Amino acid sequence: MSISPPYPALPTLSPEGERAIRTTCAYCGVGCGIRARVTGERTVEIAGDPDHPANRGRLCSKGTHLGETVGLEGRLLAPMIAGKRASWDKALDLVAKRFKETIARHGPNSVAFYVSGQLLTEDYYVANKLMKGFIGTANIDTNSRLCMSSAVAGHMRAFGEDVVPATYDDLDAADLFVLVGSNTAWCHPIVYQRIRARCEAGAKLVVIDPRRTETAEEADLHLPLRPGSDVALMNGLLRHCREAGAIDEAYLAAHVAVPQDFWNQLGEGNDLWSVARTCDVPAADLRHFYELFAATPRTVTLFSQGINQSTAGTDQVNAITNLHLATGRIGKPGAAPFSITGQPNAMGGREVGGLASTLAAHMDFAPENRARVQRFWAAPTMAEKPGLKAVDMFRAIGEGRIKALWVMATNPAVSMPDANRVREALAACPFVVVSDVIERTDTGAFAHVRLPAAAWGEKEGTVTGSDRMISRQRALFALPGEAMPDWWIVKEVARRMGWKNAFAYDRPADIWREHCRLSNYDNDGARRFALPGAAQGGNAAYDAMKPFRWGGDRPFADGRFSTGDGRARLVAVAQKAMPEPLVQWPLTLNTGRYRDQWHSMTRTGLAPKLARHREEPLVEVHPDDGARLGLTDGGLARVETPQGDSLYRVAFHAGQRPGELFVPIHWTDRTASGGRTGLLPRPLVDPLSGQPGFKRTPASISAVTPKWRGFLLLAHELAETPRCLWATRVAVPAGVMWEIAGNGDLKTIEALLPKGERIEAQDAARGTRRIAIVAGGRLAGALFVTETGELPPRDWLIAQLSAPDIAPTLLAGRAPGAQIDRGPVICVCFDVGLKTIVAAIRDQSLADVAAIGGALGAGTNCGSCRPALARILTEETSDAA
Ligand SMILES: Nc1nc2c(c(=O)[nH]1)N[C@H]1C(S)=C(S)[C@@H](COP(=O)(O)OP(=O)(O)OC[C@H]3O[C@@H](n4cnc5c(=O)[nH]c(N)nc54)[C@H](O)[C@@H]3O)O[C@H]1N2
Ligand SMILES: Nc1nc2c(c(=O)[nH]1)N[C@H]1C(S)=C(S)[C@@H](COP(=O)(O)OP(=O)(O)OC[C@H]3O[C@@H](n4cnc5c(=O)[nH]c(N)nc54)[C@H](O)[C@@H]3O)O[C@H]1N2
Ligand code: SF4
Ligand SMILES: [Mo]
Repeated sequence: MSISPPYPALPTLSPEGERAIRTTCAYCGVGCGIRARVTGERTVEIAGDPDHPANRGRLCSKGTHLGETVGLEGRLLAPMIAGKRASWDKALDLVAKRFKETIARHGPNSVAFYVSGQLLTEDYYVANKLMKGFIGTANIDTNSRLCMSSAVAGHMRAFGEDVVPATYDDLDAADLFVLVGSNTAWCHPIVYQRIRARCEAGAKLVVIDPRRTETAEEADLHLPLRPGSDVALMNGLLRHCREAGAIDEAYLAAHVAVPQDFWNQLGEGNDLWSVARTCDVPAADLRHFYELFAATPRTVTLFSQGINQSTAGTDQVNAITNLHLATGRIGKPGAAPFSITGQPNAMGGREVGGLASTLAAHMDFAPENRARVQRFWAAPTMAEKPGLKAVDMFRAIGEGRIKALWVMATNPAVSMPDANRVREALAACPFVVVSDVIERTDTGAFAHVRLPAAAWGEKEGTVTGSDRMISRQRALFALPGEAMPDWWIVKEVARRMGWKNAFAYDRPADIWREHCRLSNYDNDGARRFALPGAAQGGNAAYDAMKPFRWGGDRPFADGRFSTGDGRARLVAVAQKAMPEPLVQWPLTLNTGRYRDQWHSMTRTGLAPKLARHREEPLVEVHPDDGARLGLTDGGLARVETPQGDSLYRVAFHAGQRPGELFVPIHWTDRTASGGRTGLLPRPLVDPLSGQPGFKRTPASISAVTPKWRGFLLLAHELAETPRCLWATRVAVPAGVMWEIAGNGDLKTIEALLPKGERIEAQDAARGTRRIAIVAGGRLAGALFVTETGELPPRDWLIAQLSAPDIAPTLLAGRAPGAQIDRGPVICVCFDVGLKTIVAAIRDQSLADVAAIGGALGAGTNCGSCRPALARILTEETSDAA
């Protein structure tokens, strides 16, 4: 066990009477430590925890702005049955009764839980125990199936156990970083900052991603490979390493089982030229990468969704582990393959066995494991075999084989592939329970019972970050309304189903201790996952728990792996043939994330500052494709696949490969009429892991030209998304803005304006209408639309929502006097826009990112915008030259 440097408990009460609490960020798997100063009933100041080993005081834009998302707006605060408020007793009794009845009538396999890497370990443990040990089926799967199940399957094949062999400390010791299918600068910003720091000391960075992301822009080398060609790229590299004498024969001989014929097979078709053709990258760049890799023993290869979310995801993971095993680059400082996890507790879910394909505490369904876990739990009806994986689970629901479903902390109506079919399945399911923190979610709309869960900042428990570091999440506030923690909700249902003693937990610490005991139970060291005895102490020890890493700093340092013979495995993997483009669906649709939004935006969507980076869902298109297909930069377009279609705002981007589109995953029915990315991907999965191939769907695109476009600014939230062709919600200070466009008449939109004094202007020639509503001496709403005219920049009008006086120029949409348009916001921490930055670069001859920071503050807090600043600098300096 490795404990961080001295880690003093913070005083719970500062001299000012404010409480300071150490906790962990709500968002990604980096698992950054936070020092929260609670300043009021629901207000908190957030700062990075300098003592937390994951981030050492730094936070990215999302973590920094957590304080803006802890309000109670939009929260579900009471149990609901059939849309009506109910008591906890009634709701819990009903859930227990319906699950029991369904099991009695149709057997345990007729019910399912669909849970989440956003549950805490304690929540997860209780849900898994109830399903697998007491209900008696393994039909519990998690959104982690969509996220990193290929990494799990790849680890099992290579190492015999799902152990991440790297830690963040390896980043500080590496000489070469290979980022494969990972937009680290946006999705794991603090890991990225550690990588950059090391690069500044001379390490090299290679990014392998079809798109030129901000991560790729800062790399020493970017290989914009053809999507889905990663196995070829890695196999070619392994062959090169062999030819260059970079294979560690001694390591292989001592610690790795190599299948017969492995090297012969690898020789076939994996020469540099063939690989360059398959991957569609310049052979010279490929050679450069291969030579750099072969020559640099201290290499960390980080990978995430570009690798995992593929129908060949597990093979792709093993193509990477093969390289590290064959070159002996594992179990040594600065040398490891590193699967970086997405959700805050993706790793904790793996540890409790929250996937349908695992049992508990790194044990599978082998008879001895089943018997052991059954003994430990004193379980009446153990699941006999793996359960249904997410995609199969929703298919079974659609086909009526599963008749009762409980969804916790995930939004499958948005995030599953082929989400239209998932919605049909949810609608057809006789009994659906949804536990969520938010009142209106796309999945909640299908629920018979909705249960109000405690949110981040209200819950107590543990999470595990990407490098096996376990940290406490701590409550900052009292539970609001009737919200209750997920562990409590599940155990209350379990008790009502008749298992009182097995679920007699009073607090998360009770569950934690049981989880620790199970990890050590009957474990002679065969399972590396064993939580240290020290962590099992009493409640006080749990409250004071410091971050610690299970499995030690370097789990495979001794060259012994968790397989029967102690040897790791090279796994022969071959590149799948590249499909020819289809006539009707000639493009390839890629999907992923934006820097400042988190998944279906139920939390980040509340923060105006986070909305500014990308206000609308864009479809990124190569400019040549755009021109060829008749699209307009900034116009609208419909993206279609065999599964469904949705509208997006077009953004031409030269960093997109021709023939490929990229769309974000964040928008939902609650926030937009378009941008519904979940409707588009195929439900095809990796045969081993069951993870969907979200990144590569045949698609087409066509321009959509609305008659009018505009925006609707309101001081209040709307109950429904405005009914018009295009409507996207943007959080703004003191209100909400909807970007809109349509063909129909404006009556339904106008009806959304509040009551009050109406100021209006019209320009029939351009089809322009501008309406402002003043109520109580303030701007309460505004509607600006035009057919052929211009629309003003939104900033000034937005500011009028909170202005004490009504400006005489409201309908001009700008302040009396000079117009201020600072352009899209680049730095959310200091609220600095693109135009401000460009002007400062020109006027003050700023030469680097640090100089911009000195002049404007931009990039000096969380650092998430530093890649963007670097790009603007390059563009400006090349323009000037
Ligand atoms: N800002 C933000 N951060 C997040 C999240 C969020 O919602 N917002 N979510 C968290 C979660 S749960 C996750 S799982 C992670 C995901 O983190 P990432 O994996 O970094 O994010 P993605 O944008 O899904 O995809 C990564 C990249 O894979 C590339 N890619 C697509 N196809 C291929 C391919 O065939 N080969 C290769 N080599 N690359 C390919 C895409 O172009 C994309 O740039 O982020 C976590 N962090
Ligand atoms: N096309 C495409 N689809 C994808 C992906 C992709 O790259 N492309 N990525 C996939 C990946 S990697 C992931 S991880 C998923 C994410 O997809 P989801 O898991 O569906 O996304 P979230 O919006 O995070 O959903 C979490 C829900 O839990 C609620 N919640 C938050 N905290 C709590 C809590 O403490 N308790 C309870 N009960 N509820 C809580 C939130 O309000 C929210 O409704 O999307 C997947 N889908
Ligand atoms: S990198 Fe950002 S989102 Fe991820 S844990 Fe750290 S602060 Fe939170
Ligand atoms: Mo994820």
